[in-house]
Amino acid sequence: MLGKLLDFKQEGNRVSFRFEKGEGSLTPLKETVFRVFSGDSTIPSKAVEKTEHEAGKALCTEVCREEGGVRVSTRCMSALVGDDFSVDFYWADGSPVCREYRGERTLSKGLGEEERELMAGEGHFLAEEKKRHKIEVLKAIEGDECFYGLGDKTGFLNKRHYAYDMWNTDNPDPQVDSFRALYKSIPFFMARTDRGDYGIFFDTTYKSVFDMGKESRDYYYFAADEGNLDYYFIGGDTLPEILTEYTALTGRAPLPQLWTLGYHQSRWSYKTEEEVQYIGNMLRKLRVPCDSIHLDIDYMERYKVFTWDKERFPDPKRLLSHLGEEGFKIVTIIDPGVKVEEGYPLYEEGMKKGYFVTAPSGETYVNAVWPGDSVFPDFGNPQVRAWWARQQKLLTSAGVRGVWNDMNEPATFRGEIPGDIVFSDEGQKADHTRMHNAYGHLMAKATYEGLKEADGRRPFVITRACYAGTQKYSTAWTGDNHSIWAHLQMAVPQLCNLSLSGMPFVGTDIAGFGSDATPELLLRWVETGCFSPLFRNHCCLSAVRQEPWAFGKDVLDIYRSYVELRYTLIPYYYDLFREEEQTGRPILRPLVFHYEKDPETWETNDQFLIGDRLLAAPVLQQGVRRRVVYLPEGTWYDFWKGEAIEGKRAILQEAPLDTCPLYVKAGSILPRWPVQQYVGEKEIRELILDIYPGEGSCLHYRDDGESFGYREGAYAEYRFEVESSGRFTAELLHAGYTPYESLLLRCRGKEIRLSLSGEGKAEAKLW
Ligand code: MIG
Repeated sequence: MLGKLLDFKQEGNRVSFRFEKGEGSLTPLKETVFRVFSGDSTIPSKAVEKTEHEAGKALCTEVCREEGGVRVSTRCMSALVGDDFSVDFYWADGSPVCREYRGERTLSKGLGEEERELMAGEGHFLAEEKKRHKIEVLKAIEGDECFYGLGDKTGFLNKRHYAYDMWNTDNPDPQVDSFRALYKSIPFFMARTDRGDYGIFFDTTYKSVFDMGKESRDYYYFAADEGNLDYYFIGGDTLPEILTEYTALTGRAPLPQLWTLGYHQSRWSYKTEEEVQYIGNMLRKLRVPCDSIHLDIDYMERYKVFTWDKERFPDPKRLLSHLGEEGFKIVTIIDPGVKVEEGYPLYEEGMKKGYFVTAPSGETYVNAVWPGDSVFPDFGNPQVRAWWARQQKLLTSAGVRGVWNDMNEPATFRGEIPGDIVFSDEGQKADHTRMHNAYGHLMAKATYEGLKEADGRRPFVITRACYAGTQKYSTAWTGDNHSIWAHLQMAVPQLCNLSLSGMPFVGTDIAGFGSDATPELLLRWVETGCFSPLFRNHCCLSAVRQEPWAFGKDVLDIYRSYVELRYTLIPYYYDLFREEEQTGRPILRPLVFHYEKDPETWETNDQFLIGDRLLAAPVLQQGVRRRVVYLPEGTWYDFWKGEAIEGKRAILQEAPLDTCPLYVKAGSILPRWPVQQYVGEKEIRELILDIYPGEGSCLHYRDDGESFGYREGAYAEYRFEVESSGRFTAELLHAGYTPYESLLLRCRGKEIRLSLSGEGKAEAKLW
């Protein structure tokens, strides 16, 4: 690519290199974080805005020439830069963690023209031709590497031996392992190896390819045909450490409003005021706790965004305020496509100001989405984002509490938007090729800013398309899955990999979007989905009903019990979000996240951790009533029966239809609340602490659940600890918000009620 390395120059932390055919730089941002760059530095990063890494500390301990290149050392690591801008990364003791692959790519010839034609004729899948890319980084596979992350890709947890494209794609076919792309492009992965762990973030919004050892057993590669060579290398001892650095770079999901952690009921569509009210009434009558009802595209007047259909929703404000009294918060969908229609103010204003993307000739570009002919806001232009942000007021003024951004890949009905359609990129002229993968991200950003401005509370945004860093603005769901068992199975690794890609607030459509749910699938899905941070039942226009009551009383009773379980765990989820905002550790974690020394955890696709204290092992197959569960090292307690089980082994667990096997780590303290029909229904003066014998401690966090006041100290924070002797201690560390009046400790059938002293302390003997 760049040819021979000629010379180098150090300026502060940045070391620049001159090659025969170009230039590049390597910059340590921290002792274990390096940026490798070559190209046009004026292209703004969409993912990296402001980072904790900007501190101007001198990081290079040594920069010197040696055989094979120039070595840039920090206290913890070194990078050896060689010809063609190869970079090898080493630990401080000189042992390698990730080295360039120096051989040639194996570009074996594919099928002949004639064979391809024959196969295509019958509609067979044709593997992509192996071709060279303008930017190509090949790294050696040197052992038992497992690869995790890469966003929302299909398949299993470990991405080794698979190849993917980063190109936001809306394909409504049932997603299978061979899909190369879905709605989100998060070009980040982590490698667990026996040489130590590392992460690589290839910061490009252009279409990129990640071949994780499919083409060859000896190397993996990431590549693109346009844009910059711009990647970050993060070394570390553990996956959590790497994720902390990756999220320091691309940002973290801000603490959400508490109610968003409740249950959400949705369907395409609750089409009229009466129907929405009916859904609300049913939920309350049948006592299925619920915080939110979502309105899909039919609330709008002929799919025109930022309008209400006057016949079906004559008085949204009244409806929403009535539903609000019953504890329901309304979330409305907004698509990016703006209907072409004279007299439609949004269209007219956008046209007048030149806010829509255009053809190279300058004419506004038109494609079709739900409203028919539509035009597309140019979200890469900050003025367009500010304009879009202001539109949210139409919704918030009616009482809408969250906005769901769909179709923002962007998806279009008359073929994909051509690559040369003109978009802006923060004041620069760019094209669709560059802005496609960032489109949903920038729309979510505009929505977030608008809600923040209009509502003042922590914005609740859901998006389908994402780029790296979207977590700062939005939650995400995994789009149009189907009501098939394979998709329930896929949900676990998919949500885990999104979590490992820096997107913690995620969920799937419970019971599946397309196709028809069955009673058993609905139950097993809620038994799994009640643990996902975003907890929403949603389905397609054409699918059978799948509300909790759709399959009769027995199903409803089990369904309700899992929604109730979730509500009792909301304080635990909230603590995990607090931890996530501070450390980047996600809510859902694959077992390997905490037990990576144990090879049994490397490829666990059907179990997951919630924080570090709970382990769920849901049933993911029809007709199955018992399953094998692998418990990592330590002692675990059966959540339902309380019995202690020694880990580091597999057990056979009974799991009748009403049971999701669930385990708690010894020494855990689980903060819980009583069941409520919605967050805030009850005034909670007492915190329940379920304590599982062993040694452990945790922080517990509480605030108003809504505002940004916590950033100015308006929160209460406790530290709880349990010792192996049975001594329990509580301490109020920060008293910026009303503390609980009492704590109710529950341990092995024993209950102890405690109040904190004037100094904010308490203790008890549990066993
Ligand atoms: O092409 O708004 O993924 O959740 O219900 C379908 C209708 C458009 C796709 C979303 C889905 C939503 C549906 N939308």
